[in-house]
Amino acid sequence: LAESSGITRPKGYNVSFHCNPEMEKHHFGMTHPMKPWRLTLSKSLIYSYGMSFAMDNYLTRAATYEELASFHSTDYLDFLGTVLPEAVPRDLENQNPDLKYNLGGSDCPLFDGLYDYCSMSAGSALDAARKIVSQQSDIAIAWGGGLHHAKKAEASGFCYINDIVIAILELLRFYPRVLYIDIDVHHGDGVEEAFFSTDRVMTVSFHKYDPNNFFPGTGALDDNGPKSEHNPGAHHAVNVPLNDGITDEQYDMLFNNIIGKIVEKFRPSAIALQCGADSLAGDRLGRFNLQVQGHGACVEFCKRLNIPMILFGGGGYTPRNVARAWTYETSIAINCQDKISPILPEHAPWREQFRQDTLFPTLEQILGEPRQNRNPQKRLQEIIQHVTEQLRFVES
Ligand code: V1P
Ligand code: CA
Ligand code: ZN
Repeated sequence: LAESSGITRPKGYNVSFHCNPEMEKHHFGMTHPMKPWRLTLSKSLIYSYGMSFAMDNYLTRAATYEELASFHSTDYLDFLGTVLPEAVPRDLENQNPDLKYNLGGSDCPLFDGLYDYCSMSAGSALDAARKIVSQQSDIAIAWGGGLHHAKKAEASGFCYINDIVIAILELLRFYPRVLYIDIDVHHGDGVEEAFFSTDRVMTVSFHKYDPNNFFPGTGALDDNGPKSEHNPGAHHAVNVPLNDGITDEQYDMLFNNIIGKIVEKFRPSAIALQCGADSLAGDRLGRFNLQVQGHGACVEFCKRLNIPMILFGGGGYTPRNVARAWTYETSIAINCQDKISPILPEHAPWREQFRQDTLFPTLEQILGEPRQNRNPQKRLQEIIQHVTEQLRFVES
């Protein structure tokens, strides 16, 4: 299969793939946008292309309580580990349940096997981090991770355990500086906050920003971390607030410019890239006009930097597009993006789910009418200007 598709192991570097198929069997509830099954769809497309032959594939174990406690408070973990799905008291209209740690509402429901689901996601991310630390992998992929909103003692926005923070803490045992980049359509608030007081992690999030109408409402251009004189982490949070309808061309221009400047100044020794696929056009929650090519171009740009890197998943609420993006991005990691067929493999499971048989549907195929672009070029230049000035405060 691999030979017939032209897929071979990349020369001179190793890519590893970390997943736990048990994670995919969990359900947030019928109407909830987060569908762990999208991981099954993504993986089946990746395997159908024969890409597993070009990577080291690991079935990961769940993270232990102690591993989760490297970031989360034990009070929170104890509650998460014992709370039962029927525990949230609700009134007759099913409104305003009394939420402890923000658990049990519509965003972060309590479901069967919740603790296992969370520890499996963190287990994959941590396994990926350990392969980077041991230098067995140059790129480690954990599509089941990327849950960037979770806080030390609070669930938020479909995220209960912050696997990214846990993985970065592992990277920091070995690497002096880690660059966190977040291309999910939402602000990576949990990761940003976790590293607010250190200059060893720089966080950068690109996101739709509308403080009143788009979750989580944080991540303004000038929110760059607490600016106290005594805080080494001041200026180490970069935010790129965007509006509806941004295109591949604009996004790549911004991404390359901003990440290029940050890498020059901050000189990261490792990169953690959250590849939330809700920034794609046609996402159920997202608002951008990005295509698989533009989303993947961010991964390609980072790969060319030749810095050890973890690729995390994240959001993504139209499973067929999530699977396309993470398949294309896996192909970039193993350097076979120019070899794979843009036509989905004939034998791919659930092929009918994809609607079109291409890995790269056009905006017209995805949306009919593309979403109006509300990102004037002048605003993008202002963003670049702000980040350039911010970087003057970062010591190199
Ligand atoms: O908008 C909100 C909250 C609920 N309101 C009181 C404000 N929540 C969003 C959460 C989005 C989380 C994104 C997670 C990620 O960044 C990382 C995995 O992608 C929300 C939305 C929305 N349209 O933004 N929750 C829901 N929709 C929702 C819809 C149906 C059922 C449950 C939740
Ligand atoms: Ca983001
Ligand atoms: Zn998101």
